[in-house]
Parts: sequence; C-alpha cells; structure tokens
Amino acid sequence: MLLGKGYRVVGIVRRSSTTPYERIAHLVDKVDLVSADLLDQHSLVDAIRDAAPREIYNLAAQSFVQTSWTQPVLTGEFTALGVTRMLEAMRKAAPEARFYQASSSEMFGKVQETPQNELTSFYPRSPYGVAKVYGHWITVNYRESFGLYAVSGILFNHESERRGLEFVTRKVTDGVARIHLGISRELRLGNLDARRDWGFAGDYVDAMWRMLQQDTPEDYVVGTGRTWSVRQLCEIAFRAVGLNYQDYVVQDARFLRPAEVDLLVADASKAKERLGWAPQVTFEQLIARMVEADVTRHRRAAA
Ligand code: GDR
Repeated sequence: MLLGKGYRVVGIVRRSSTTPYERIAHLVDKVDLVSADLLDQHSLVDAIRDAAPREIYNLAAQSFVQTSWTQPVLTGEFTALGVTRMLEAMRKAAPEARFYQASSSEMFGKVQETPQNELTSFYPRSPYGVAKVYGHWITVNYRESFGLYAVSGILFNHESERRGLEFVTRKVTDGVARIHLGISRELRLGNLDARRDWGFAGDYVDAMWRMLQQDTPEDYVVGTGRTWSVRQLCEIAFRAVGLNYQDYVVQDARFLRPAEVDLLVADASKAKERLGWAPQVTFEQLIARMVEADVTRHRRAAA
C-alpha cells in the first residue's frame, strides 16, 4: 500500500542464515531491507537514523498467542519491551517521525463490555495479551511524556491469503484445500466456539496509514463490528468447495489454550467518524479468496 502511494519503504529484518521472505517475495526488489533486531537497541537506533523515516509502523512481535505460553519471556522481550526500544530509537534518531504501534484486540481478553471500543478496560488472557497491553501504554506514555506523534491502533483479527499457517483462518482454508484435493482427510482444531471479529488485512493497513495522517495523534479501535465462531468459519470455508465441515473437522485438545478469549467484536465508530474508514471486504469474501488461493497453491505444487 505504501509503495502504491509512492513511499520509499525500509523494512527491518532479523539476521538469519536463511532468507524467510516468502510473503514479500513479490516486493523484495522494491523495498530496502536493513538488518536490525527488536532485542538490540543500538541496531534500531542505527536503522532509524540511516532511514530517516517520516512514518514508522511497528508491526513486529511474537504474534502467535498459543506460543506465548511456552515462550512467555521472549514474548515479553519482543512484544512488550521491543516497543520501548523502538520508541527510544525514534526519540533519539527521528523525533519528528510519526509512530504506529500495532496493538491488539487480545488486550480486551475476558471482555468487560461488548462491543469493545477505545474506552473498554483491558483484561488480557495470555502472556501475548499482557505484553500488548504494555506496548499500548508505553506508546501512550511516550506521546504524553515527550510529545511524540505516537498512536496505538487496536486492531481486531485481520487476515489474508498471506496469513501464517498456524493461525486459525489460514489453517482452516489450507485444510479445506488439502481435503478438497485429496491431500488430507481431516482437519484438527481446538475450540470451535471461540468468536472473533475477522476482517481483511488489506483494509486494516489503510486504517493504520490514516491514523498517521491526522492533526493530533490518537488511539483507534479497528474491526468490522461483526463476530463469527470458529465453527462458522469452518462451515463457510468447507461449503466453498461443496463439503460439510462436520465430516472432516476433529477436535484436538493440543490446540486448546490454557485461558481462552471467548468473544471479540469491535465498536469502530471512532475510526469510521474520524478517519473515514470502513472495511470493504466481507467475511464471506475473505474466506472465499483464502480458500481459492490455497486450492491454487496446492494445485500448482502438485503439478
Ligand atoms: P488470535 O488468532 O489468537 O485471535 O490472535 P488465532 O487465529 O490463532 O486464534 C483465533 C481463535 O481460534 C481458536 N482456535 C484455533 N486457533 C489456532 N491458531 N489453531 C487452532 O487449531 C484453533 N482451533 C480453535 C483459538 O483458540 C482462538 O480463540 C490473532 C493474532 O494475529 C494476534 O497476533 C493478533 O493480535 C490478534 O489476532 C488480533
């Protein structure tokens, strides 16, 4: 989206002996990738000083909720303290830049009211959610302490065909494609009753950008305002290839979480009124395009 607007885009990547650019393969020639790490303060200062950005989008995190129970300290390092390191780097190297922090509906956790808006109290239910609450408040604090243009975008689940395979939407659409093509016979999932407000990631990056174009830095909730269960996700995805999910989905305790977030649904009226933002892609359209992309990918691989 930024390239489409004519931006020069600099991306920070962690050093690795392999090149995990699968999801940006079509863009690697068009963006500058620099080596830095959220755990290393100096590398962030250097990266920001060299790039001299006008806008900084901190989307980096240990972002898989389930892993946050097995790697709680590392999750806190990346997802919580990593935000402070980014804000410190910006304060030192580019204090006039505008900063976007990717906050999460997981901060609402055991929801204190429904739907959830910018004033709803947080009650995180995982080490990930707890770390994101820290990231949210340190962003607010740096804005209030140092006068930085720093905003926290509280985004509900946002998906696309580039979603990691471990997240439930992509796990389901990939599973449907495999079953449809005869590669698998079943799909093992955890809690089918959890409800989420799922939208299309392409719509949500537009909201992030809009947050950085305002006269004053403020925080916003972004979501569709509709909620669906994992079971409904399965129904829709299997139906897209003419199958009944009940014939293939198996519940497996390995995918249950020690504490669950049962229901999330956004009240994004502030984003609608102040940013002029509205989602363009419906849940059914989103799942249909994800199933189609996974069927195409598996067909190509088989050929
Ligand atoms: P979530 O996304 O935890 O909401 O966080 P995820 O897709 O992992 O889980 C959504 C819900 O589905 C239930 N579920 C399963 N989830 C996974 N991953 N695998 C399964 O087999 C399965 N079966 C049922 C989960 O219990 C849960 O209730 C995402 C991440 O992108 C975060 O980084 C981001 O902050 C939030 O969305 C907004």
